[in-house]
Amino acid sequence: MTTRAGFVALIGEPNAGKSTLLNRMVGAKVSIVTHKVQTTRARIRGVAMEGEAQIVFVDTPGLFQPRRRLDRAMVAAAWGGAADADIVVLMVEAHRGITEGVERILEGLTEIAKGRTVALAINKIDRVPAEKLLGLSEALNARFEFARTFMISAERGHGVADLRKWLAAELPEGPWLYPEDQIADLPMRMIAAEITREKLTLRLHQELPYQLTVETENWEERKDGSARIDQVIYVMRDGHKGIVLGKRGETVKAVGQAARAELEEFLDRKIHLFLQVKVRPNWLEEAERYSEMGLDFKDGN
Ligand SMILES: Nc1nc2c(ncn2[C@@H]2O[C@H](COP(=O)(O)OP(=O)(O)OP(=O)(O)O)[C@@H](O)[C@H]2O)c(=O)[nH]1
Ligand SMILES: [Mg+2]
Repeated sequence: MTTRAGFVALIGEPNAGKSTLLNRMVGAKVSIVTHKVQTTRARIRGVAMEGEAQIVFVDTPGLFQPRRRLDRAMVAAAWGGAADADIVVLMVEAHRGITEGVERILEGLTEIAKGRTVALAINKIDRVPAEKLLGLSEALNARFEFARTFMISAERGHGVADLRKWLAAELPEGPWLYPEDQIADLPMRMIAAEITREKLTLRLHQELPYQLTVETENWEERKDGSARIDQVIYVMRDGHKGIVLGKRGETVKAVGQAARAELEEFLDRKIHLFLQVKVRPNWLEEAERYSEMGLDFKDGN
């Protein structure tokens, strides 16, 4: 039996649907998804099996024009993910087409594409009439030599099986990189922190989701099979702390309940989740925050 294995990096603008596609490929939610841009902050690996092939999908932060240190570290992580992969899949939103951001990514791709297979996935095809897709595909293929173009809906699943089959066949021959039943390569404490950050991002408005980070400080296994998880939400200002807490602590309570419910489903056991909000004006400049997120602090320079 010939096995195949390798890395497939999903890149694209923020909100393109990279994390949605990774989760669908893996068949479980390992990367958080929101309707807001810049949800994913680090590289997240999810493992999918297709016949005798093991496809390690690498979800990356969206590519955009970075301003802050954190933004720069995120964008560096995304390009790094592409540069390390056997195959790169560029995701473009069907209804937005070739934006300035997509143009810039295409320029960057030319650099890293040397000797690498690059495929195009036009995502969210459920949002546009079919006749618009051909024109977009042609325009994109005129700008870059994609090995293949797929029309998909990561959310609804259209075209995803075809993409997975094609990727499996393109991967190099070799032994599997992970045990067959492993679906993610991310410490559980980090997944737990991400789930809480997702719930915060869904509930908080404007800039606030971009000015906080969540860390799992303690994870205690209990005799009854449950676990106690303590997390800290770092914010930058007293005012932010007030907003995260909400009136009589209602906001953080709702976030905690939603996060706990999802954690219990994911881990299939009882979880006691304790959230604490701390003001840390400078967390965006602290190396330790970056390592907790799985980012390289130096990349943010
Ligand atoms: N209509 C539609 N919406 C989609 C599709 N795929 C993803 N979405 C939605 O697009 C939004 C962004 O999805 P994500 O998967 O978080 O996008 P991302 O590329 O990972 O975004 P960042 O992590 O911010 O870079 C979410 O609201 C998804 O539900 C799709 O095929 N069709
Ligand atoms: Mg994402």
